[in-house]
Amino acid sequence: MVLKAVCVLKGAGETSGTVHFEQESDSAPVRITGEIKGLTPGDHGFHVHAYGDNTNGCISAGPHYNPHNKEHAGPKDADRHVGDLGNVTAGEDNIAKIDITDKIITLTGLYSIIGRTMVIHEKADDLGRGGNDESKKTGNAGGRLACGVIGIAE
Ligand SMILES: [Cu+2]
Ligand SMILES: [Zn+2]
Repeated sequence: MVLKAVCVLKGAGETSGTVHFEQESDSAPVRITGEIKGLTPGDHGFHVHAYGDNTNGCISAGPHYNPHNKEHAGPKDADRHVGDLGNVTAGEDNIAKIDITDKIITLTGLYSIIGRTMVIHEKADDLGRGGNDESKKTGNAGGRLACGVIGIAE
């Protein structure tokens, strides 16, 4: 059975977007596609955060989703937060086109990301290589421009 999820990102400013998730089976990688607009050109940190709570805006989503108590890292690192999807890159048109395949996140089971929050950040994620404490927690990606809860899609 193919699992599908969707997330509509909104924020206080101009940034908004839609992200689709698709997983062919329980153990298959997840393909993440979509578009986020209203971004400055360049890299922006893109993560799954722990809670599907946007009561006080994107800040209520809490830290990066990290059920295995790891340090922050990049999407290709063996040890990383489950939510660490790295960066998306906006062009001169202020739009980031997303097409990521990830083997760590899942739409099913105990560590499913459904019901949690996707966040797009102000700055680039240094993937844990920034040389300071914050780099190992957040990647120094700065403020939260927009976010949305990941929900089950048709
Ligand atoms: Cu984040
Ligand atoms: Zn992280």
